[in-house]
Amino acid sequence: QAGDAVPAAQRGTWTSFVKSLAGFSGDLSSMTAPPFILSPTSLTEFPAYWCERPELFSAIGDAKNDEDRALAVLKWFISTLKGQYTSRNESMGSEKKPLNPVLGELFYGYWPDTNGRGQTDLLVEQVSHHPPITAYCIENKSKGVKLTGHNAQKTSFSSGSIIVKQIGHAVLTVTPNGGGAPIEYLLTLPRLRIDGIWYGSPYIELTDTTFISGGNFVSTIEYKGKGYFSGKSHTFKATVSPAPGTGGSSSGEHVIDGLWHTSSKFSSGGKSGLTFHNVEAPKEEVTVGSVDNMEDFESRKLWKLVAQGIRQSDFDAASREKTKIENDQRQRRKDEQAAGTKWELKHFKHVDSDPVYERLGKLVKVVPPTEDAYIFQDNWPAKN
Ligand code: CLR
Repeated sequence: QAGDAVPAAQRGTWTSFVKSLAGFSGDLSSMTAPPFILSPTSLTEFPAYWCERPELFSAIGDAKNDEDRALAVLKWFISTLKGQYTSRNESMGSEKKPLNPVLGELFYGYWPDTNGRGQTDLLVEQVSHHPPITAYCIENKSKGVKLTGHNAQKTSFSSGSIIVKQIGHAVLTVTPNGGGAPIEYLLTLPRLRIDGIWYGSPYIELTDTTFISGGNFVSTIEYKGKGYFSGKSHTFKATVSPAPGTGGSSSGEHVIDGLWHTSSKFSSGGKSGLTFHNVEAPKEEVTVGSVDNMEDFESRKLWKLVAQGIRQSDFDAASREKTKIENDQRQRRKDEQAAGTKWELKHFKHVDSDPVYERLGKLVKVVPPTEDAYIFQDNWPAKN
């Protein structure tokens, strides 16, 4: 029996949806799910989670040495996890199925300059539809801090949970204020386990290990959930140490323990006992221009009527509008094929291998040893 979270009228469709997940592997985004689990937000909006604490992002640019910078990068990274992985539960009651972006979908936004932190700009483009791949750039020019990356997911189903392997990586580039060569950090992405499926109230737990490698330091972050060593949900343990071969001393080593959705402490190293991160204060959502001034392919304009249908529980309207978008996409692909042309990306260029991933990934033995990437063409739209 499906749980109370599922509206009575949708229990049957939920049960068959969950059953169809068993043995499923691949791209979940294209599966039709019952209306109650649909989110009105497209996946192209998700990269904004990287910067909902803009002062932690800009603080990376103010760090005075390699060790401080490595800790600032880790603190910003850990502080994004609450928004990335628990915010839909807070805003919508459970994890939901986001809108599956169309090829070329765009999302622009910014966090304003206050208290001298400088403005941070966000640009997102859906660079592939089959499979869905989202590329983004987030930049605070005045502080010399820039994040670029791309994201895809491979999903499978195992003992009642959806397992999501994130494909892709992010690169953070810091250009210190006083000049000097840019410092690059490679960030790998956690594996997700989505539980609570049967009951119709999905939520995310993070598992396995991710790395931040660069700036003469290496951080290893281990994620554990309920029932593992601390017994609590959303537990992590991070080790920060000088990168192998840099001659850094063990005095630069830190271990941090805590819960990524609340707070953590240094548990060993020179700062033992001090607070490391705390995300209890409210976050700051990205500022987005008015839909009336948007181009047709900007996410909130493109999905406006679908999102409205979902929000107002008018699912017939939502599905009608979604079909229109899908038909338009099919027609575009047909026209391109007939004309022998291909859809041109607006802000990114695809490369088969990313030298930054290879160089920094080697230090932490990333698997696979090489990955493709989408290189930002540095063409911010004029209105930003
Ligand atoms: C996208 C990249 C972000 C972090 C992030 C958070 C939630 C993830 C999402 C990513 C990818 C899509 C996702 C979602 C949670 C649920 C959803 C895996 C990784 C799947 C496609 C929908 C599952 C449907 C059930 C809830 C029924 O930085």
